[in-house]
Amino acid sequence: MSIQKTFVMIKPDAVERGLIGEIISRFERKGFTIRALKMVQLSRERAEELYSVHRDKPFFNDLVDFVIRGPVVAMILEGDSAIDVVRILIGSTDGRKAAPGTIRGDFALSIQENVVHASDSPESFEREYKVFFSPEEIEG
Ligand code: FUP
Repeated sequence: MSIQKTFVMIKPDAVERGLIGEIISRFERKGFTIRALKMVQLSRERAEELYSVHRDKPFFNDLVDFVIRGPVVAMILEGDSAIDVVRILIGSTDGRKAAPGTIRGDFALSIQENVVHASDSPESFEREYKVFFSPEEIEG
């Protein structure tokens, strides 16, 4: 048993489609505890920081435009092996290839508009949650 925190963001496409409750509910039903939660409109600057590892990729500008087109819901989840387990729950990056039963597999048909983001390593978590939360906003 290794209790860990991870960062999750519900993307603008999912907020627009009314999927916030469905997505949060999947994480809660799995057994994760919500340690922080907020809805925010990202600035271009903060979106570029969130996706800084992709700065040199051809899709970077489109990705930033997409993630700032409307509000997102950011959260910190805690539970056993949270980083790896949440990545399994969200499924492969490309919604067309993500397995049924995963969040992207059930709700996404695109590689860019793929509903949800989750940290892929402890290092990503440390960088990503700070784009959204200050220490006093995190419970526990
Ligand atoms: P993931 O960790 O599954 O979110 O995927 P990546 O870190 O590989 O990519 C980050 C985001 O870039 C994805 F959510 C979607 C976007 N992306 C594109 O828009 N086009 C691509 O060709 C690859 C990724």
